[in-house]
Amino acid sequence: LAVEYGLEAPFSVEYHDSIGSTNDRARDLATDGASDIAVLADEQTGGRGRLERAWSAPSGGVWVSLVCRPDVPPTKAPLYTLAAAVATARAAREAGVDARIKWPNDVVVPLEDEETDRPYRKLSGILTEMEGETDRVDWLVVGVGVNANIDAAELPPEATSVREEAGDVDRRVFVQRLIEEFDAQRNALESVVEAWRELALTIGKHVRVDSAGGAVVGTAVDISDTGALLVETADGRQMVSAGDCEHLRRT
Ligand code: BT5
Repeated sequence: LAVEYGLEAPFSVEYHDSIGSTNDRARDLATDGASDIAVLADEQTGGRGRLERAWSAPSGGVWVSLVCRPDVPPTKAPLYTLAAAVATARAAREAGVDARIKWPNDVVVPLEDEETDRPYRKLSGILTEMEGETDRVDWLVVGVGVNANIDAAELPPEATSVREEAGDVDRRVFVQRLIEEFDAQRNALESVVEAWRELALTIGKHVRVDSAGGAVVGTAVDISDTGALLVETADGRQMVSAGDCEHLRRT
């Protein structure tokens, strides 16, 4: 089936017509020692977002989980998520979509109307899971979901798809580009943040970031070399390493 899907290196492919979650399957493979495998599915029946949220994954999307075993400390793991966001945004742009990155890991299409809260629609989300010691990652599973050839009616209202934005794509070409670009980014980890910045929609925006430490409201100024967001608030600058970020109107 992998051969039928037509993918070439750098990742070998395991393809499923339908599966619960490609991340769950990838985690099992990772636990068994596998590396550089991409688990792909046409449809997921139990797709997962961050924090146990549900992820809609009907037939026609690109649902893929990449198993990696990089020789890096866990502090570098967020860079793999940024690498996947860069790879996804570039593949979507090549498919004709005005794809940008909303910190940290959403690929979105901006809306014209900047005067509303959340002036973008979500094209793709990324869920990275990891196991390891304090000094070294054992494995990483980078799960990427892209609404490819799907009608908006099959997706949550805040979502969009490649079909809606630019027409259908050849998913084999899309996945091949995504994986090649991810591979290039992970082999140049020191420049991932720069590549991310070039595609970022968040920098310069008025944002609210909800994280474990509470809500931070202010202007997003930059991301750090570990991918944390720097926010200029009324009380000074704050770094947020993880959370949900929304762009707000400036009133
Ligand atoms: C994410 O979570 O954005 C990570 C999504 C990762 C999905 C991939 S698909 C392949 C792999 N296998 C899996 O099981 N998961 C990964 P988060 O930032 O928590 O966003 C979740 C929220 O996005 C939901 O609460 C909905 O509001 C919204 N949502 C759900 N499905 C969506 C979709 N298809 N398109 C856009 N938004 C969606």
